[in-house]
Amino acid sequence: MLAQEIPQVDSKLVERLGQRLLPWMDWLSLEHLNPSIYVGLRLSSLQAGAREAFYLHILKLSYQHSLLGLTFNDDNSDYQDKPSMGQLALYLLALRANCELVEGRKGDRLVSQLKRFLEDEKKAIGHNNKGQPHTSYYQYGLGILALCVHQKRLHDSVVGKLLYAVEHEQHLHQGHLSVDTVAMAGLAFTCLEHSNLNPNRKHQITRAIENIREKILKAQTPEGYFGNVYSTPLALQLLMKSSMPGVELGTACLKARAALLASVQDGAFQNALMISQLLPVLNGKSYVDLISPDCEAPRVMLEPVVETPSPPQEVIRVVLKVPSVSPPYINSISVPAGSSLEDVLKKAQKLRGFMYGTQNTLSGPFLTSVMGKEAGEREFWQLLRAPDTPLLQGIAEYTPKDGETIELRLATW
Ligand code: B12
Repeated sequence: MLAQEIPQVDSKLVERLGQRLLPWMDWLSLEHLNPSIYVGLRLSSLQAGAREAFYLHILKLSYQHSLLGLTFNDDNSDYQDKPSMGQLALYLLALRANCELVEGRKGDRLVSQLKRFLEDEKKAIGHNNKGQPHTSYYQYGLGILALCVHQKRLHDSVVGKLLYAVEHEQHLHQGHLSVDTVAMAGLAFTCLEHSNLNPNRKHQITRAIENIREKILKAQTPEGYFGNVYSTPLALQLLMKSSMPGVELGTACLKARAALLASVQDGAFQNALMISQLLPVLNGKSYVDLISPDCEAPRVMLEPVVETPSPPQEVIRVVLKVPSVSPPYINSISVPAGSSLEDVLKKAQKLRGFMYGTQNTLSGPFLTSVMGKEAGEREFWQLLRAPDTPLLQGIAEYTPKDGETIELRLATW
């Protein structure tokens, strides 16, 4: 491949992305701590100096105290939940991104907890593989990856469940594994392959990586994305590290990279979690590099930017529709242009007749209930642009256009 064929990443563009993470690093409430941001930054070409070190320090305090049952959170009413399997996995990735290996009594307990989480999920999937993990195969893959980069061995049967899911994708209940999910599984398998932690499964692992690579290539859109714009960073993290590049793969990756850079330029990456999955790619790195991270690599210091307030905007109208409740809700809501969908929901609630609830996640506010109706097991409130286009962003980032109709639909997954 000729060097001049590879689209150059504009360093200013990367810096602007990094700058969007800085406010998050100052947001130290337990509910908003996000180990993914730390991982993304450490695998990028950027650094946040003392801020970054302090952020890891707070991450450690918070995760260790809530996971190891210490009393740090007792008086903190907005954060009673323990981190989930995936969050614990991301925390272990964050430690590794700082070139630390989990060890000692505390470290062993964290590792045991993650192993226990995976064992429970293995049980939920069941002997016949007919069940579903309580969380998701995405988190299952993340858990395996995190233990792998710390060189912690898992039972073959735990790895076997993910291998089965990838091999028999079409037989699974919902039939559909997203590109994000298979890419995460691929990153976990690539780590296992490099580290040779499950030698009995060696051949199956190599075959699964090959299989995943094919699935992702097949999912490439005419624009060049693997799946959609937001699954492309993880897909590229995996494909870039391919041991057998080949011409087809090289061309597909170049196309994906070009599409991704164009969408970055268009401002598609506003979400901190998404930026944290993208920054490593723009630095030629992937989560698998956490097997032996380079903590001495020079990185450019980020400087915070002062946001200038935007001038008052014209007013637009957005139709908000909830057909899956009775009586169905529909109303036209006026908001300033550039408002997020969350602003529309807030306004609708203020006008009365509409109600909603959210839960904070690493991706931002997740819509959990609408008109008092909570999404149940394996259900979620799907966001769509009428008539039938699922949104690719959450309520905090999506900005509806004038005259658009947004539907909130109770869907299963
Ligand atoms: C699994 C998954 C889901 C599951 C979550 C259920 C579950 N129990 O796991 C379901 C199917 C419900 C789901 C729904 C949606 N998802 Co989703 N999801 C994922 C996926 C594959 C993994 C998330 C995860 O487990 N992370 C790891 C854990 C440790 O982090 P966590 O914060 O604790 O995880 C929670 C949140 O991620 C939350 N969640 C899942 N998706 C989304 C999306 C948004 C915007 C928010 C705020 C939260 C959220 O559910 C997780 C479990 O509780 C990611 C892929 C990725 N690259 O990150 C996409 C992803 C985050 N989802 C995405 C989208 C767009 C959505 C929807 C908005 C789609 C829609 N049109 O309705 C909805 C959310 C609507 C709402 N109610 O707010 C995009 C976000 C892109 C962006 N710009 O930020 C991603 C990146 C997929 C993609 N490539 O398009 N999702």
